[in-house]
Amino acid sequence: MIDLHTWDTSNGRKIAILLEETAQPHRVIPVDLSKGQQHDARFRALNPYAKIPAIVDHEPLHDDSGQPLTLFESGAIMLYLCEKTGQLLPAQPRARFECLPWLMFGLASAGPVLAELHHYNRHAKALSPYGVTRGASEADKVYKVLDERLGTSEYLCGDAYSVADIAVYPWIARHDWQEIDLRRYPNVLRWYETISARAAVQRGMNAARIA
Ligand SMILES: N[C@@H](CCC(=O)N[C@@H](CS)C(=O)NCC(=O)O)C(=O)O
Repeated sequence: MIDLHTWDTSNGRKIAILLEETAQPHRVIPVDLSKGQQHDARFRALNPYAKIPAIVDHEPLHDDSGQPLTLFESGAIMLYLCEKTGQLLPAQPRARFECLPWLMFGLASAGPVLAELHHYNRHAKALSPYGVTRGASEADKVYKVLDERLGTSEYLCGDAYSVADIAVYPWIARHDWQEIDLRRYPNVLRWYETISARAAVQRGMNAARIA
């Protein structure tokens, strides 16, 4: 059993989707960010950075210590779940390293760029015109890269749906917060609609809401 400490945000949804896709037994433990629960000592014992998501795996991979394994940082959690389940990340080294740049693009580029734009658009529009303009132009670069890739490839890592798609999808699902019209990026729109139709994705997207 895996405990997922999370809230209804893009970083949290990535892990909820991956748990659903890999059919890992788990329970969702809400950390209400609007009440500041990420700063509670109980949660900070799981993640010293005080941000969701974090997991506690009570039956960890390759571990005979008998101790639960705690993980924070969504990227580390995603790699762990792929390794534990043997799913959604190619095992063959060349295919794996062709896929990892797209996973890292989702974790280190698309996510942070779009998260910043959420903040500027929703909380600082009047205060920071520079932030809004810069955020929108960086977001456009992210969408253009995705659109180009998805124009030649069905999914981010090629023919197969993978963890890289899961790392990016929840950010694209908030295109309205980014004031992005997906019709400007038709390949992203096609990919977005395909992934939105997956039952595991729908469950993961709503996991913290129904917890
Ligand atoms: N690099 C971290 C980022 C996590 C993150 O930014 N989480 C946000 C929600 S999406 C959060 O907990 N924010 C609360 C806060 O900053 O106080 C990861 O990938 O896990």
